This record gives sequence, structure tokens and C-alpha cells, in this order.
Amino acid sequence: MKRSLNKISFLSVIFLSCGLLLAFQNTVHKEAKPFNILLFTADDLDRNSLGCYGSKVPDISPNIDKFAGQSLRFEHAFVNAAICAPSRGILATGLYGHNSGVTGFVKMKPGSQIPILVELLRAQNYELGILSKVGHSTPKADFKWDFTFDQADLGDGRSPKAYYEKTKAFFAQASQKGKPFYFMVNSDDPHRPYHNPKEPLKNGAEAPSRIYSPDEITVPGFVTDLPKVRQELSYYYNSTRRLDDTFGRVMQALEESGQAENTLVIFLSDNGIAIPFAKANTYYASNRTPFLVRWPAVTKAGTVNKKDLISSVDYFVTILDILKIPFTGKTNGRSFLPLLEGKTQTGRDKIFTQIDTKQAGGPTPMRSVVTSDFSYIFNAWADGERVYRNNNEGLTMKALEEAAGNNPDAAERVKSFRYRSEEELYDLKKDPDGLHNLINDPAFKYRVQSARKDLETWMSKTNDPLLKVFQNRNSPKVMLEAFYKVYPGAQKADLDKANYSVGKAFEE
Ligand SMILES: [Ca+2]
Repeated sequence: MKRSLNKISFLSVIFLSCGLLLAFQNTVHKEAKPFNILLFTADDLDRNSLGCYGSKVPDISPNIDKFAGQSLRFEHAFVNAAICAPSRGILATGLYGHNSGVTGFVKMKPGSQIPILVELLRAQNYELGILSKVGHSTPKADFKWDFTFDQADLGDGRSPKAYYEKTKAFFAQASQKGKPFYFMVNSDDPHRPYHNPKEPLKNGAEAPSRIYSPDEITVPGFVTDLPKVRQELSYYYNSTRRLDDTFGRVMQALEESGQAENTLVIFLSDNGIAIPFAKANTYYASNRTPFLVRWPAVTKAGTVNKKDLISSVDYFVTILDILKIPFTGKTNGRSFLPLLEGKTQTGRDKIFTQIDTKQAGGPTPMRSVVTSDFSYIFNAWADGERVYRNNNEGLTMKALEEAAGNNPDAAERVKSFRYRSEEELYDLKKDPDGLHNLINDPAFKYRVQSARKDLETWMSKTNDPLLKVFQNRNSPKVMLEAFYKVYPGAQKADLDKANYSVGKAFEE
């Protein structure tokens, strides 16, 4: 009896020890093993186009929706600048454009001491890979990634198969070197040109796995629902479906690599859809982005954060925080790691957005503060004469202008888009499409005052060069002088009006 008890005790000790040892090893394993980051960006995707964000377009995003079911989904996520290069500049630096220098399609100053995220990750032995949008995503001109394939190598950034193959190749390269990876996968979908099924595929692009007819799609409420708008948007949805095809193939490659459990995946769009009132502006649809995070064993599958406002300026410092990489440099962002861990944060009730320069037309700088209820916009350029135009207006704007003669809704949209008001206020709960500017409504007087104060505080805190323009918005002469000081080119444009005419706005 005593002997068998001893035997049991002896075996218990062995089992217990093994268990403790395994537990210890697991802890050490989990702590010590570095893990990977995969950032997947869509290009010019309207946040509401995805099934997981409420789109009614049938079967538009099966792969992204499946991923959302495995992820934490943010309801109130934003990019701070709704144009490719400045938006991606913010992801790379954790700084607003006026602090990093990436205010438009420009690089940081040569020799800039401001670090970009991938430089900090390289110092931590990360293997760094990127697919497409390389220039826009790399604000330091001389930075070289370890693995690079640009748009031309990826079927015009529109070949899911090419993305799959290159993704597999990058995982193999990182694995061969025994290094963790940071992989930025940028789809060129659904950026213009959209997939028109009647036109031949170009430059190695593949056809989307499903084609949409104009009667299957939905038209965003901020443009008039006209037949030609519907036609163009059906092409946009074809491209959106191909984005989903590409995302599915990249996720397939991740699964096949065996690294999925050890890889944090984030999905977002660099800016809103390239039609009027979205991309290259500061409207709700300009800056709102899908934001999905799958961090195995940390984020809870299929959960939704409906409370907190996060924005892309937070991305840089959040990634460093997740990877426990110390950072003492300057950032305009704030880590939302606690939110990923299911904890709470206070003070996530507003975000700020901006446009400094865009590709076409004269300068049309804008600033905006957005809460979960309201958005306030300051159009520093809108003097009643200057005209907003850009190179991404497409057939949608053309259709609106054609219809304006006998369609009051289209006429209002065109006028509003071209000229704006110096200030705009929208009730996002009642009017998410921004159709009713409440700036002069006495019922919202205090709301406007509070938003102005928030914006001024933010501009002051971030050394925004437009601060003086904003502060002198009621003194036209001083405001104009301050505006010319920030945008010397505007003075010339104002004289000959050439850059503030509609001109070639319709051309792609
Ligand atoms: Ca873009």
C-alpha cells in the first residue's frame, strides 16, 4: 500500500513537473517568439461598400466579411487625410502631414530625422515586404524594403493570383532568414479605372469573380442616383469584388504558410471612394474607413467596437506598443492597444482630418473635427469664387453636371461641391451623407462654437500653418494674406483663375 502510494506520488510529481515545465515553456515561448504584422490596404474603398459594414450589394465581399467574423471590427475608424500619399504618410510616420512634411504627393525632406515605422522595425530584425503603392507608402525616398513588387508586377495591382504568388514568396524569404515579418499588402482596387466588363483587361489584370449590373448596386446618398452614376458605380463594385478576391488569396497564402496563428492582420482603406464628396475631401465618406484587426489569442472573433473613435495617426504608435518596441520620438497618435485587448480608454471621442494639397486644381485646404454625432469642416479656400476640382470626379460628376439643368437635386450637389461654404456642420446621426449644412442654424450654435474651439486647440497643438487663416476667418483681408503665406501658388491661381476653373476635371 505504502509502496503504491509512493509510486502514485512519484508519478504525480513527474506529471506535475512536466505540466509545470510545459506551462513554463509555453509562457516563455509566447513571450519570446516574435510575431508578424500584415497590413492590408484597399485603395479608395468606400467604407459602406463592404458586407460587414452593412452594404446591401449582394455577395460583394465574402472574404473580407469572413475575416471580419474572425476579427475585432471598429465602427468609428478614420484616416486623417483622404488622399493616397498623405494618408499612407500618416501610417508610416504617426504624424499629421504638416508635422511630417507629407502634405500631398511629396516625400519627407532628404535626411529627415523623423523615423518611419519600417526603419524602427528593421532595427528589431524584421523582414520588410511591400506589394504595390510602394512610392506612396514609403515617404522616405531612399528607404529600401527587403522585398518589393510594385503595381506593374502585380497585374496592374489587380491580379489576385499575382498577389497570392508574391505573398507566398515573401513568407518563404522571411522564413528562410528566420525573421519575423512586417508585410504591407496594397491592393490597387477599387481605385480608378474601374472594371468595365466591356473593355479588355489590361496589363495583366484579372476579371473580378463576379460582375455587377447597375440594378444590383446601391448609390451612396451623397450623390444623386442617376442612370449614368449607377452605371459607373457598377464598375466600382466590380473592382471592389476584385479587391475581395485579392484579399482572399493573400489570406489563403497566410494560412498555407503556417504563420496565421502568429500574425496580426489589419485591414483598412487609405481613403474613401473616388467620386464627389468623398476622396480628397474631409467629408464623412472621405475619411471613414473599414478597420478590422485579427490578432489571434488577443482580439475576440466577431466583436465590434461601437464606442471609440480611432484614426490612422494612431497606427504607428499602436504597432510599436503591440511589439513592445520603445519609442521616445514625437507622435501625434495614441496607442489603441488597450482597445485590442478588450480594455477601455477614455478620450476617444473625436478625430481630426485635413486636406493640404491634391493632384489637380488650385489649393483647397480643409480641416475637420469629427465626433460620433457631428462633423465640422473649415474650408480655408472657399471664398465663393474659387472652384474645387480634382482628377477623380469621373463619369459620376459628369452625369451630375449634365443632369443639373433639369434636376434640382443634381444642381444643388454640383454647386455645393464646386463652391462649398467656408464652414460646414453635419449631424452625422440624422444626415450621414452631409446633405444639410447646419452651420447657420441657431439650434446648433453651441455645437458650432464647441467644434471651432476643438479645431483651434488641435491646430495650435500640432503647429498647423493654417491656424492663422482659421483664426482670421472673419477678417477677409488678414485671412487672405495668411492664406497666401501658406499657399503662395494660390495668389497666381486667384489672378488668372485657371487653376480654379473646372477645366479638365472630367478626364481620368
Ligand atoms: Ca487611395
